Amino acid sequence: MEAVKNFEIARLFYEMASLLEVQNENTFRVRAYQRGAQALETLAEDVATVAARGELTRLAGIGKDLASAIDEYLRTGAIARLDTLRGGYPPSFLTLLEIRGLGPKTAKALYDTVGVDSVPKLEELCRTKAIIGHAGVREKTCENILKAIERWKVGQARTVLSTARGIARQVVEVLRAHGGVDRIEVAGSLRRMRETVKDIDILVTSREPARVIRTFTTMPSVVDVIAKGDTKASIRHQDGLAIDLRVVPPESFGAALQYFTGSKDHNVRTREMAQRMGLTISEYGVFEVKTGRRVAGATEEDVYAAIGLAWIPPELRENGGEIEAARDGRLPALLTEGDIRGDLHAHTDWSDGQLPLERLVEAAQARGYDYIIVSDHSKSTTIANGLTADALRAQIAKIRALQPRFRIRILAGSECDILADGTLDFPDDVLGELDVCLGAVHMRYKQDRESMTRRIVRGLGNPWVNILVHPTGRRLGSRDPYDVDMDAVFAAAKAHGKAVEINCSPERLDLNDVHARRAAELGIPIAVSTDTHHLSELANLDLGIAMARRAWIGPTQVVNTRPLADVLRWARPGR
Ligand code: DGT
Ligand code: CA
Repeated sequence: MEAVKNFEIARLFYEMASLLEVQNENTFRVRAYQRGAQALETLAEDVATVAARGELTRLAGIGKDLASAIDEYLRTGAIARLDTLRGGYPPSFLTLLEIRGLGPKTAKALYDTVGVDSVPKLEELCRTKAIIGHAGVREKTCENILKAIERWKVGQARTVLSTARGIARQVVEVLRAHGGVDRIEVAGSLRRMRETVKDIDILVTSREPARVIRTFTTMPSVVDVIAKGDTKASIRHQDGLAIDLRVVPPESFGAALQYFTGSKDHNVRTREMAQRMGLTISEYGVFEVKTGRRVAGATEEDVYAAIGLAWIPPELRENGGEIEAARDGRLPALLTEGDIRGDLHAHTDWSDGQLPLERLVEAAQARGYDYIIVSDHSKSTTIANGLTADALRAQIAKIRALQPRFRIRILAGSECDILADGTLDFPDDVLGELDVCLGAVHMRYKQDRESMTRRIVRGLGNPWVNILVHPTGRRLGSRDPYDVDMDAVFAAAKAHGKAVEINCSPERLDLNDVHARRAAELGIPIAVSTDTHHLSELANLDLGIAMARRAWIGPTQVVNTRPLADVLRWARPGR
């Protein structure tokens, strides 16, 4: 059906959410409008029909407020609240919120005082320093804003994996909801689970391409239709990135999926192999050069089989040895979510987490884990409300007291600072009371290469430290890795039998795939941990698993696939 009104209203709700964000409204209200928009764009029935039945609030994501806004729009063609919110702000103003460190309050004040209404304008006024003295902006703030703008420009080019995946899932749901879609699959770098993606590639089989293309190009989240043809279209999404959609016939689905999954380097190799066999591969299928006869195309398995290869997991398709391995039957058994028995990095409200300790443990138990660590920050990370030795001892006592109530084993841990000189933030007798100890660099992370390397290597030498967490400290789009010699770090981890972490937090993904592969090849145990601060973050595990898979890592190389007794024996030998 033609859900014109659904899309129209969803678009207004998205705008409302952005405007509320500018007003510094609480996040729940902002999220409520975003969720409402998402509910409307995936609603297959006409929203007017639902409204006529008085059943708007029965829709998941639509509460009383949003329902009355929908009613109002259906009656009057406008939402008064939205018009008020819009008052004065040009659309480009909203992009200012994407500049890290520039909060809604400052943005608004700068708009009111010096007319900053877009990122280019902000940049200009920072360069000429005309901005200094307004809205509390000082020389230093000005420099920081310019740096943030530079990062924003780079970040504009690529989107972090978890964000892109969230957008892709929503778009897939919208396309499914409005009919005409037979099979649908995300391809490109997103399917390969690269840590960032330039754009989203979606592949569909359909008997009604025109219908699918129309839904795709009119979705509420579309800000620009870049290209539109009979079987393909390209749009710019409100969150900044482009999305390509291609509709292919069922008999070509496998070939198209293989082609558009890439990577380009992987495809170049598969095409060369085909050529040597007298075949050609295109997005339409595999064909014999001489006769033009089609030999494969419906499934990816067939496409790979036609050139003598086993099916290759998308995460490996980077021309990093996977073609040879597939040819020789040597593809590794990669880590899966089902292999993971526990989480070895998580925070509670004792430091900077949101969760009471019991809630964290309950949630981990509900996931079916055998063990969960409690690893709050140590005292030197004051901004994260790090624990003193006394507080840590009290926490350990609480963990021991809680234990009988749970099936899951609660591991007493700490994310203990490796201080600037490489010593640990707690003395050895305190560390000795823990079940597992994480070592981390937080403060003074801008040390020179030599000092930082010495610091981490020394930290790994402490006998109580078990896992070096977020080993490079990078944050995608906002902070570079520490200047550190990773070879030396890995050599130390190897020498002392320590593990290194793949941190699953969406902006960290640290170690990255390249470093993780090197560490695993050296025989260093890998911990795939979520660094959970909030209930929903336990589910970030799959991002770290994706990095591990891209690093060719299998279950036997991962610490937290091991049974509890093995982990304890490794972490606290002789206890
Ligand atoms: P990105 O940059 O994150 O979007 O990475 P991809 O891999 O998604 O790259 P994209 O979107 O430019 O292209 C999607 C896939 O299409 C790519 O992985 C492989 C295929 N492809 C694109 N251009 C070429 C090409 O020139 N030759 C071959 N063989 N394949 C290509
Ligand atoms: Ca792409």
